[in-house]
Amino acid sequence: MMITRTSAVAMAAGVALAIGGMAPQAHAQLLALYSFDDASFADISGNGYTPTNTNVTFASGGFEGGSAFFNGINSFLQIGLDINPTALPQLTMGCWVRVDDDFDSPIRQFISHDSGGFDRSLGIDFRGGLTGYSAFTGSGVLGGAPVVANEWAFVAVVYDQTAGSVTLHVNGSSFTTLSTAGSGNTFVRLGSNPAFGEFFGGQMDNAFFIRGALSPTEITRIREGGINAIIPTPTAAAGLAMLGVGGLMRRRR
Ligand SMILES: [Ca+2]
Ligand SMILES: [Ca+2]
Repeated sequence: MMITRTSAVAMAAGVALAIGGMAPQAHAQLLALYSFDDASFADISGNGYTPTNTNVTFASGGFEGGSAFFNGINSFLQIGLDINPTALPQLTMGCWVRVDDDFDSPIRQFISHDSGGFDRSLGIDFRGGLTGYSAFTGSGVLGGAPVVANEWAFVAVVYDQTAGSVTLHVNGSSFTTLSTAGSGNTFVRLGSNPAFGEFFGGQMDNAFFIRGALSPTEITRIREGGINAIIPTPTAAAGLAMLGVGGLMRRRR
């Protein structure tokens, strides 16, 4: 294939654009993803983290497509994914939630592997200074923004044990504290705290677990792009190979 100087420059620019446009950081990796678009509640990441379902039902309406409905009393999905800091020093996890307006307890969990001691958890709490979307820090609760019932909200937390930080994202806002997490269960639940119940009532969509500490820019991409911004784009690498720029990229290192 003949490459003129002009086209090579254009392609190099294209490569830079393609790299800049990729969702995950180089070290980031999708671990599990639940679109809840059918009643199987399957992990669509390809990694096979099929949940065990206890009383969670399928709702045909969701943030995108279908969603999972949690009854706020005794429902949860349990996943055999170890999110301990020893297994995943850097972890980003989140989902979209639509909280029922009848939540009577101010402590509810969307995602949690807590065994006591404020292990990695994302939910609703009052101990972070307000009754709102919150995250456990390893030693307490990081408060975020007030809950708005019956409206879809994007919530995510970035646990970075290496940096010693916890960052909570709620819609377009973020809240950070310096803290490291302790050890919890080697499984994780959606819709409940394994140690304390704290059952979530409402709908959940697009629950995700990503290895790595996503940057605010990457979080924004997911919040604005939805499920399509979470699913890896293997076609990008394949596309570059087809264009014959793989060698160009290697030579540029
Ligand atoms: Ca969905
Ligand atoms: Ca613990």
